[in-house]
Amino acid sequence: MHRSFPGSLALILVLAIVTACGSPAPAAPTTAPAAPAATEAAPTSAPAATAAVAAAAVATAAIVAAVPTEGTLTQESPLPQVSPLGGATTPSGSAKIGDWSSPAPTKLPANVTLGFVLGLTQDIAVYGQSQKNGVQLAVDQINAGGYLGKGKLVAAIENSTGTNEGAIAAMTKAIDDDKAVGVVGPTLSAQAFAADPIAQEKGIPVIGPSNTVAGIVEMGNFIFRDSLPESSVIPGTVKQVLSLLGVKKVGILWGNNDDFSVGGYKVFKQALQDNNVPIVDDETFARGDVDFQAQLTKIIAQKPDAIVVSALAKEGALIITQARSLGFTGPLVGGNGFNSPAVITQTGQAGEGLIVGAAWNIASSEPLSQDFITAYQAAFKAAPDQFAVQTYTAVWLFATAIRRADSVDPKTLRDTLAGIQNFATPLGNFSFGPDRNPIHSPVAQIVRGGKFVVLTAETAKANPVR
Ligand code: 1QQ
Repeated sequence: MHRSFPGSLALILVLAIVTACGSPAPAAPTTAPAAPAATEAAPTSAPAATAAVAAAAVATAAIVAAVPTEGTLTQESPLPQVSPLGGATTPSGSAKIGDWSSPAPTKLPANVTLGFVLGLTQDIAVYGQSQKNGVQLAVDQINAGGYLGKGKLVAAIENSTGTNEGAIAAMTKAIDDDKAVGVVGPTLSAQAFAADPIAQEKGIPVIGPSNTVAGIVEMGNFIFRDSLPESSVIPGTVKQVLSLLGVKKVGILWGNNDDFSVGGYKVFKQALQDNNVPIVDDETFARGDVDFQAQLTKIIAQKPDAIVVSALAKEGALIITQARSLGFTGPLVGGNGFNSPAVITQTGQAGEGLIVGAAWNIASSEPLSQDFITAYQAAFKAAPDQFAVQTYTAVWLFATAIRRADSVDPKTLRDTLAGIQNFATPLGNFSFGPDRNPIHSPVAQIVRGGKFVVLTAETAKANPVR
């Protein structure tokens, strides 16, 4: 899971990432300071074979090191920057994402269909609707800018609902009926485990935009993800919680019948054990439960300093509210399921102080993140979340593979996707590792004033709940 890393390289990475994700940027994205142009990153070499190890280490180092030192460090990329940017004018007037320097494709069909398997209804709609917005924005920009030459990108968006059966049906429809040359989705890891084997079997490349459990890319060589696995995010978040909030013992509440909640629990447990933190009580629930008071009462009786919750948004929001009603005032720490602003609106004051590791925070100083936020807000009159940015990025990754390959042959696209390295995205400098997992930096967040802000010594201090 978390592998050790040579000291000097780790130091470089830490320095790079302190700046990348540590700045206490302002809440309103429109006022965020201008960041250096993405094209300025100086190329240095990093052998591909070390990429997977580097990914894990970068991820953990990033969060561990994320107590910012203001303005003293310059951002450097540990990996070469080989994708020149710029040139395109999109509907936002400013989006510069994309490998515009590669020749415009000439051999594509008039319509190029990508399939999307998204949970647009039921309990996971809080994620799926946001993902759908990300798709629409990316497709609009790609077509308006002529990124695929005369080819028009068509989004075949299929609703998986919240079930595995729904994901299987949606994946089958996207591939067999819509004739998708690639698929983005499904929303849940559980759904990916159910539906991705269909795509693998048929030789259609898939990018999971929100699958964070171990074992996703291991399903086959056509399966990619651009969502950081929890094993790259949680260990660093835990370290930061321990050091910034003085947490010495914790209780855990986790969902035992959803792959994400189970997977997140395992990673949390391992991270706590690695830091010699006693788990004073370990309780479970099932997806769909609404009353968690029995488990929470038992956990609170053991006087934990913090409660770790591995849950999807719907149950997670109820758990937060009920934990506070039962009088728990310590930190609540969750995984990717909490990365929806819906959790904040649903929990209100009870959600203040919630800590969540993420792949992206709205205060990111990445130039393309600022472009993305501006365009998203213009299009949807709302702030984007991590799920929107990851899905938007997945569409651009596919479109870039299509442009570079000048082909819609799924096997050629798979091979071209696998070669994407150092691609500037709103998530930061993005590469696929040799195992088709994403390589970029995570960030630990805390809810303050109804928003996810970067967790720092300062934001950790002001805990209105305590
Ligand atoms: C997974 C997740 C979920 C929280 C995505 C919505 O991370 O299922 O892997």
